[in-house]
Amino acid sequence: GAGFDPKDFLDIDHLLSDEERDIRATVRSFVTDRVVPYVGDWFEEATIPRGLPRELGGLGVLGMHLEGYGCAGTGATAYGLACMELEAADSGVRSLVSVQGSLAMYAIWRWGSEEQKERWLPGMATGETIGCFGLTEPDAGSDPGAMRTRARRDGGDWVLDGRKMWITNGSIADVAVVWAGTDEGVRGFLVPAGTPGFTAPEIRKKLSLRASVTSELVLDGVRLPADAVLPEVSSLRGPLSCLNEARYGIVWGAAGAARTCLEAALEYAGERTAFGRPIAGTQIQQQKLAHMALEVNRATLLALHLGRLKDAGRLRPEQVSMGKLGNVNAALDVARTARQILGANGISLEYPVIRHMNNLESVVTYEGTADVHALVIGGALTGVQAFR
Ligand code: TGC
Ligand code: FAD
Repeated sequence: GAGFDPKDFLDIDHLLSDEERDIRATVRSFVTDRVVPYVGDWFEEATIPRGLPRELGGLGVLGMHLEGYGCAGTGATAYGLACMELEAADSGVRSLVSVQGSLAMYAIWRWGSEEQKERWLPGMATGETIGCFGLTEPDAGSDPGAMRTRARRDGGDWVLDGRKMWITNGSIADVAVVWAGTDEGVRGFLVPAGTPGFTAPEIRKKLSLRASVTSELVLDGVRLPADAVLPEVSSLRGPLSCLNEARYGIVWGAAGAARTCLEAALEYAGERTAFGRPIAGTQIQQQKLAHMALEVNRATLLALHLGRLKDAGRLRPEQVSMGKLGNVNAALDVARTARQILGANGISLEYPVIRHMNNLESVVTYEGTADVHALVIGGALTGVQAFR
């Protein structure tokens, strides 16, 4: 009969379909071969291989939950499981996939014209074409409504001026989805790399998410044709709808990062001897490991619950906020505890733990800070909006 598996403590696997388990196994095997052995070096060198997007495209995870245009069209839970396995390897790799599929591709898929979808999505699904998503600015992060980037009509053209900051994939993108204020409200623009007046310098000196490209976008009189604007939305609802998708992936991803930290701590505690016995045999370390396992299992169950709601078309943004807040905070807690269990080795890139711990400092800030999500939940609970 089926024995008890401490690695799946709550027997969550039996809640998944065969197809979902297959997709998870495929992504897990990919990251085991192509990411895990190398990602410590990528992190140290602050680089990702140029070929990685195409490999991820070949794996089928780019725009995986979208229908048509070369996308796999899987369910939301399957997409979440893929995010979990990717982020179990590294948050930067999951970020690449989130930004490509849930932000850039989703923006075009949801708010673009038929011509825009046909022009961009198939190449983005294979990873031949890389996208980025420019919402945040140097002086407007949590409050994107305060953005200063402007687009004005000039005859049949649009002209964009402004600056975006902290943009994942910016310097490697072939197309930037740039959100700008217009006389008609906030609108999205597709800005191909190489357009005169558009540059994307890379941001250096990051101590988090180093296996991920982060950039500034500079828009200096960037002239675009009329068909560069996403026609179907002209309010903050446009970019915020994309964030719902990416945040949903992070709910799963954070549980994956936490799982890796738990596994590393368990293995280490079993092997490390102090005072003549394995530290795994001490009460204080067992209490920590039990707490970490509880958090990982609870985070995974929450992710799965939100996945089922999303598959049923019932997932609300406030629920995504609860998942993002809870799971990223839990993952940070697990990562910090694991780091201590590893002692001095906990600060080395020879182990995955400090890399995850540092990455999660970005994850807790981007896609809505923990404070922003607490305020979204607080607003829904009390009926009183506390942002402004
Ligand atoms: P508010 O006045 O409430 O709403 C403005 C318009 O937006 C609509 N809306 C939403 N639509 C869809 N989904 C949501 N979650 C939505 N929330 C609001 C709303 O209905 C309204 O529509 P309309 O048509 O009536 O105009 O907006 P607000 O300015 O008060 O802001 C609310 C707040 C603070 C929650 C929002 O601004 C917010 O989420 N701020 C955080 C910004 C953020 O998360 N930025 C992330 C940038 S991208 C990124 O970090 C990528 S990281 C890389 C990776 O993912 O790996
Ligand atoms: P601020 O909004 O200035 O917040 C500063 C502090 O104030 C935070 O602690 C915040 O919680 C708090 N705060 C803000 N408002 C309130 C309030 N009303 N009440 C109480 N406290 C408040 N953005 C993109 O558009 N595209 C990307 O691809 C992208 N990738 C990123 C990659 C990385 C590695 C990082 C670190 C960021 C990325 N971002 C991206 C930007 C990210 O979304 C923003 O950093 C985030 O939204 C927070 O904005 P901010 O940094 O301007 O902080």
